[in-house]
Amino acid sequence: MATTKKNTTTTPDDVNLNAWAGNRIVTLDEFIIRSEKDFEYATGELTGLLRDIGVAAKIINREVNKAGLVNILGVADNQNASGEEQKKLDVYANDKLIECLQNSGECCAIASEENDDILNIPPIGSKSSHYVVMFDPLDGSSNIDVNVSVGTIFAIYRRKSPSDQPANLSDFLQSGIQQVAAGYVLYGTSTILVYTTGRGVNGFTLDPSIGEFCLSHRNMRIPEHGQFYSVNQGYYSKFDLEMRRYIDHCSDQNYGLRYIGSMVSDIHRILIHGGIFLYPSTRKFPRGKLRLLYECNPLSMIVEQAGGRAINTQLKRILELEPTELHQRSTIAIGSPALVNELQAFIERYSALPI
Ligand code: AHM
Ligand code: MG
Repeated sequence: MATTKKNTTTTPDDVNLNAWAGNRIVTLDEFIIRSEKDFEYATGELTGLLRDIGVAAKIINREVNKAGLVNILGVADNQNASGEEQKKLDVYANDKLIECLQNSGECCAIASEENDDILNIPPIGSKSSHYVVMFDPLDGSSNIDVNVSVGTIFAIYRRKSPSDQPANLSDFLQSGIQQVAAGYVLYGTSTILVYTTGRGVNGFTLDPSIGEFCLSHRNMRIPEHGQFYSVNQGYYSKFDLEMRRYIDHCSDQNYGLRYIGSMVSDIHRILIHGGIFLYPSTRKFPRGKLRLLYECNPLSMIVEQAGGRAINTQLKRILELEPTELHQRSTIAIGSPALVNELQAFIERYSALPI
């Protein structure tokens, strides 16, 4: 079995971070503001956006934590005790993110996995915003009923269209390499927010006693190898030959199988312990199931920034795919670089399709 070698690159930002943060508690807000000072031309918009997302995450976290209490608090049939319509948690999370982003006016438009179309945000006063935000408000929401971790995923891009006009689809159909920032929030045994602005990856764990995300995972680096693979093996017979061969190889190598069915949770484990996550084509989803803009791109940016790799099963780098539709799906293989390289060799060897 291959050993898990830690990927230990130290970035210049990391050196700076250690110098000013030392061993004291650093909150997400403080970290975001401090990081802005490193960008010569920063306007504060991106800082504001990240803070908005942090606030929405805390509110969503509160509701996710209460999910198990819904039935004993007398809420049934989609109505709460006051007779108001009770929202499903994924709808709630979607509304809360939109509300938080709308209120500050730091972004000009939003696209969500929960909405068919883009949503333009009216400017506040004379302020014109240069950013658009895309998100999956509650990824893996089918896990909520059974008390299993779920997550929020987000991506921020600079708009392409002129800032004195409403945003349009071209602002969203950008390849993943154009992302200015990307991140996720995992509502797990503890709640953690992980994000990157293209200068490394840092994680902030929510301390519920003070209601603050605190820097807990500095300069996250994915192990070069890993001993876990993550795939819905129930679909084994529906996978193409090269994928079946690779899964057999993982089993032969005694890699452990871990699959939560909540991509954020699976990717978080891989980011920390190493491994590979696969969602290839199936008969039901010939182009893959996961959404390029809301799931694959942001998580690929995080994993690449941490030293990992993310490709589709045609061996194209996820971040270089040119999207043509808002809700486009993609196949994905993502994780420790050595394991993604290993999968690539299987695809090159066994695929019936020209690569
Ligand atoms: P969702 O955004 O509707 O929750 O779907 C995405 C989720 C991912 O989190 C997870 O990796 C995948 O769907 C699981 O799909 P499957 O049940 O087919 O394995
Ligand atoms: Mg999702």
